[in-house]
Amino acid sequence: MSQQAHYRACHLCEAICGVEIITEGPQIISIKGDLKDPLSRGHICPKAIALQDLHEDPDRIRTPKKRVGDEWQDISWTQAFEEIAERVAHLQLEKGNNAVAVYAGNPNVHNYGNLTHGRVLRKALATRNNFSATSLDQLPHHVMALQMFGHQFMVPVADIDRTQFMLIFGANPIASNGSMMTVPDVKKRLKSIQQRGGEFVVIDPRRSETAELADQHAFIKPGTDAYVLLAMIRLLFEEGLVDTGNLTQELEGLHLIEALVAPFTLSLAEAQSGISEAVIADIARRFANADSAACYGRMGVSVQAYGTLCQWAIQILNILTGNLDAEGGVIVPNSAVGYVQPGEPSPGHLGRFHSRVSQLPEFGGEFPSTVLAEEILTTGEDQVKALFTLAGNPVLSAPNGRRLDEAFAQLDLMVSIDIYINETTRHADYILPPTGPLEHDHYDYAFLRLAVHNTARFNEPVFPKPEGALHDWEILNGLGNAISTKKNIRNSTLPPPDMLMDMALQSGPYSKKAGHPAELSLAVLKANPHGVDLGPLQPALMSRICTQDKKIHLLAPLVESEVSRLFAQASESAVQRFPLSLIGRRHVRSNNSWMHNYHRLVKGKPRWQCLMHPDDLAARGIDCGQKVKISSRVGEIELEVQSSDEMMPGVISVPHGWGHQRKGVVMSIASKQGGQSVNDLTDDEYYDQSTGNSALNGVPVEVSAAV
Ligand SMILES: Nc1nc2c(c(=O)[nH]1)N[C@H]1C(S)=C(S)[C@@H](COP(=O)(O)OP(=O)(O)OC[C@H]3O[C@@H](n4cnc5c(=O)[nH]c(N)nc54)[C@H](O)[C@@H]3O)O[C@H]1N2
Ligand SMILES: Nc1nc2c(c(=O)[nH]1)N[C@H]1C(S)=C(S)[C@@H](COP(=O)(O)OP(=O)(O)OC[C@H]3O[C@@H](n4cnc5c(=O)[nH]c(N)nc54)[C@H](O)[C@@H]3O)O[C@H]1N2
Ligand code: SF4
Ligand SMILES: [Mo]
Repeated sequence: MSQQAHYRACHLCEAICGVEIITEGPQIISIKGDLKDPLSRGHICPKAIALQDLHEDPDRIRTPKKRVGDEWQDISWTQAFEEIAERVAHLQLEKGNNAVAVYAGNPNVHNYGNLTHGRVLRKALATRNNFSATSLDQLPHHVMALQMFGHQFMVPVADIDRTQFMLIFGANPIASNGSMMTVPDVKKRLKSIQQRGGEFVVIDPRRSETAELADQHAFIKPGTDAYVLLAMIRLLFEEGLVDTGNLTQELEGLHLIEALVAPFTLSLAEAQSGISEAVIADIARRFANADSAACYGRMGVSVQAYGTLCQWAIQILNILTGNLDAEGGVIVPNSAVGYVQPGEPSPGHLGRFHSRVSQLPEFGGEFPSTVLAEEILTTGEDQVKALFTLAGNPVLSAPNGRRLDEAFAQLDLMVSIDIYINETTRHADYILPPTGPLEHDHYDYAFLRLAVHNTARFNEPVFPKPEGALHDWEILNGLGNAISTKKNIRNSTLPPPDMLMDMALQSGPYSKKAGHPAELSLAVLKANPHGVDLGPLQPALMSRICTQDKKIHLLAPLVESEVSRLFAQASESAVQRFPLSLIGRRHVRSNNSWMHNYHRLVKGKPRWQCLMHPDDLAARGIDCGQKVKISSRVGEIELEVQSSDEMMPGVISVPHGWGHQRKGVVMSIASKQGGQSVNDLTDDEYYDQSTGNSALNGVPVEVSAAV
């Protein structure tokens, strides 16, 4: 049999690295970086190699399953769609449409057919109870983009390849490979800043892999970034460092910002954050005086109690120093598909309606995932009785996982579109498994929109679709159609996602129609399997801005109340029962909750331990390597602790996504791993008050020796 080379993007994380996969018949011979990919330039991380394990994993389910008692039975697609549709139609007729909920997990954004076809199922279900990983993650970025620029996807990205100063709050791209910033080969890109005479600074409660490389690292007490950011903004006004450059005429509300931040002095910031006044002031001055500068913040500042305020303040810092929409600053990418401009669908909306029990606001038609359990467990009209999970594992990913376990166990119906029987799907009545990633085509619709350099690339499948298998989008079409038919409502299925992308490419900014020389279409992308280089980020915000008055709205509506809440909190005394602060951690060989069943990734030393500063261990009489009990308001877990001066005193770190020993999980390698789910500690009542985004970082906890 002859060998064949295939070129595609690794879809496992946001870096979307180009890979070269050599196959011989049904066998994978090798997986390497694609040197000709214009964005990733040959870079890959160890997870790409595990694409082979994922493809070959005997635990990956390949046929639809129905739970009968404690047994899983194989059933046909037709039977699955028919039975599910019957039960949904019956339930919704009796209890109303909102009795059914949907949770869409992270891999949906890594699989374009889920993005294009999710709406077929949603339309059939017609429920208000939509949830997703967005509210465990990047919701603050979308809310701020909507309020400041008029569209939830108008998210500026750091121009890392040209900046002279990068200020990073709460992100660890060396481990995560970047987020809300598609940045493959990030280590080289960060080092290049230094090589061209620039610098980068990291603010993080842990001396992370990224902080280790930085020119400067400052430890910060979790959840206090907003004090530091507001003090930096205040200093810009006080020292006459505000220079809004070309955007001056386009800013609405600039005069109000100075008064708003007036109470946030450097001394308040020092007292709250633990970073000295001098260090905060010095970083702010260097940022303002740099030839170009980009401030970027991720999980550490998004998924905490002031996530939305932090994302606002980060943009304000960029704007006040003339770095929004400027080379080397932050720029909204020009993607070939989903190019944000007036008229681009789904601009977003916040708080049009509220969740039933806790009255948290919807965003873009979704409620915060933190209220999913209570919507199932609280009786009354519109109580959730059935759940669809689409590529999501909320039991391990959302706060208070034990409560979700309890909630899922009492559902009348649960359907999971998923490839594993894991902590979440073990509760399902039906599991519908799609093809694996190498068996379907792909266009990186979500992440090419956030890339630090404009490119476009289409991937053909590496292997043909196995007989009898369905792609995610075909399952969504099939289920949506079956449910609509039973409910007697109109719901048209959609054509294949590649056709939809072709239409989008041919009406996008690089199309023949737009007069662009690249003349992009699906055929052009197929003829260029390494991807097409569309050039560096291009400042053009004002020609694309989506606000009605075409201005940038500096004083986003929810900011004033958040600023007051932050100021009031400064005088509250700390909770003594849980004096430590818990944060998360990512490792390059792990990915969220589902990549622990691959020997190539889990081999070597364990990566799930709790890290804690030696002084905090000594104060509690605990030794390194000992098993400890970590407790929070909602629960406790037992875990091995490692002494680490990477940690700021008073802060402990535990990665999420571990703890695969729950009964019924069918992942032979993962369930033999140690570790516990940190989300058995995170608190579903601890969230960003303005949006309901979970606060998974900065959770109050205490640690004691396990007995
Ligand atoms: N404490 C704490 N918790 C966190 C975080 C944190 O930093 N700390 N991070 C949060 C973040 S940022 C996120 S995005 C969430 C992620 O949490 P989730 O949204 O739960 O996503 P994953 O953990 O990636 O789970 C993916 C699920 O999809 C399945 N799957 C994988 N590929 C496919 C596919 O192609 N099709 C289908 N149908 N299924 C597939 C897997 O088997 C698995 O069940 O976790 C959040 N939880
Ligand atoms: N290898 C790997 N890569 C991944 C993932 C993975 O699980 N593994 N997950 C993917 C997903 S879904 C996402 S969303 C991205 C996330 O990408 P990142 O946000 O880059 O990843 P994290 O490692 O969560 O980085 C958060 C950093 O914030 C710090 N931090 C915690 N609390 C605070 C705080 O209050 N203030 C400040 N300033 N810092 C704080 C943490 O110590 C950590 O270094 O990664 C993606 N890539
Ligand atoms: S960084 Fe690793 S996991 Fe992420 S896309 Fe690249 S190869 Fe895949
Ligand atoms: Mo995420």
